Amino acid sequence: MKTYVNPDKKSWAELLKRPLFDVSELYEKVQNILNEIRKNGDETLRFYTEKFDGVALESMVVDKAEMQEAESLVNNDLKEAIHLAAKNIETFHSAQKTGIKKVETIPGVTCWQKAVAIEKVGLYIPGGTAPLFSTVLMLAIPAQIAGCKEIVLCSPPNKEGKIHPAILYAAKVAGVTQIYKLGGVQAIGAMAYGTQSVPKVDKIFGPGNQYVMAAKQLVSMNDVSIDMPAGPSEVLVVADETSNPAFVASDLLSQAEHGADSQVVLVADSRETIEKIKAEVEAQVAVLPRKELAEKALSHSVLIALDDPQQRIALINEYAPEHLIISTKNYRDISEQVINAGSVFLGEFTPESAGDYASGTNHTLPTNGWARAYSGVNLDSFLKKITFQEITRKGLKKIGPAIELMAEAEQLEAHKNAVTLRLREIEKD
Ligand code: HSO
Ligand code: ZN
Repeated sequence: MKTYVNPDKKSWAELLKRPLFDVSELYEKVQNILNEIRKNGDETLRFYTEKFDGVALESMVVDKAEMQEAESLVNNDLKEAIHLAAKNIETFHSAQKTGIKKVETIPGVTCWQKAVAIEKVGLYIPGGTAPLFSTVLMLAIPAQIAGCKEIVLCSPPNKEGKIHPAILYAAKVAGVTQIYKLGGVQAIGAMAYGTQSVPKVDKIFGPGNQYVMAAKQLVSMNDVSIDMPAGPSEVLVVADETSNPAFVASDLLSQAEHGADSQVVLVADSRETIEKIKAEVEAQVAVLPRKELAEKALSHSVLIALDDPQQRIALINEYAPEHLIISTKNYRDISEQVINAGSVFLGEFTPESAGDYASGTNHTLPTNGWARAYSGVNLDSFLKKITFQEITRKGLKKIGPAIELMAEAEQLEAHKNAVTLRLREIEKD
């Protein structure tokens, strides 16, 4: 952890640089696998599942018996926790529904917008050391609220050919309609093109390693839409002399333990505040089971002291963190000036973990500075908005001449005619 005291604004970009996450080198390799999947479907999926996941599957479909087995393997306390989280996620995302508002832009010209669910969505849930079954809830619950007809989930099988039971249980709770034992590029290719077993979807969501990211980017060029560009997870915590150093340290570490490439930034009012928090981080990290990963992430983290409160806000907005925790006394004032962040956590009793699991907000958020332009996953991510309009004779009489003039100026005669012919008809009345 490197500490900087009042660094010059010009140096911020360099200090806040994210680890380079360039997947372009993988493109060729990933594209070749995608091409094979497009051509040979299930056969290719089987081949790569055996090669990369080390298991020869009879069927990649998760059946009822497996769902029941998974349900019996998840203990009741965890089930209850999943239900509590699911309920809050559902409450928060249901409140994002908007009604249809018909607008008469000028008498006789009525326009409106209707939100319609994307019919088929694909969710990718990585496997690995820490199976993030919470992500199943974060993606499938809004999909279900939106009204998506097919909610397809892919997750890699382990060596026994199984998906983690908590992932399957969360999928059941959240209304996933089909589950396939597929990981990495295979999963993305299968959902993008469709195979004998796996349906083609319209939009793919979910985190993944560099191969998954590259595959998502490649398939999104022609075949399917994707949620957002993704990179390693990150947090920026703002602290001052009133912050609880142990709380702040635990927040920094909860991000650091995600992976060696996680980004952790602390912005404080003084070197003293930083020193107190640093001591806590060192004490807490020593006893974490994922100590090694967290330490690696910390090794490229930065602790920045800035005397000037306005500079602290400017730095937050320049970094555009995926998660922003404001753990200071005046957190409300600061929060009002935030213009770039994925999700903001206010006050000392609002840890990021709450949003990661159970408060109700979504944890699929823009990383790598994308918060400047992207929102996190929300109900809208599963909808498209269709516009409608209905124009009366009176309405066309009002706007027709303007349309004719504009069409003529763009030298689009047929456009003009479409109005002129109708106006002539109206004149006969
Ligand atoms: N912080 C992660 C999400 C997560 N945390 C899942 C725990 N489980 C990315 O926003
Ligand atoms: Zn997390």
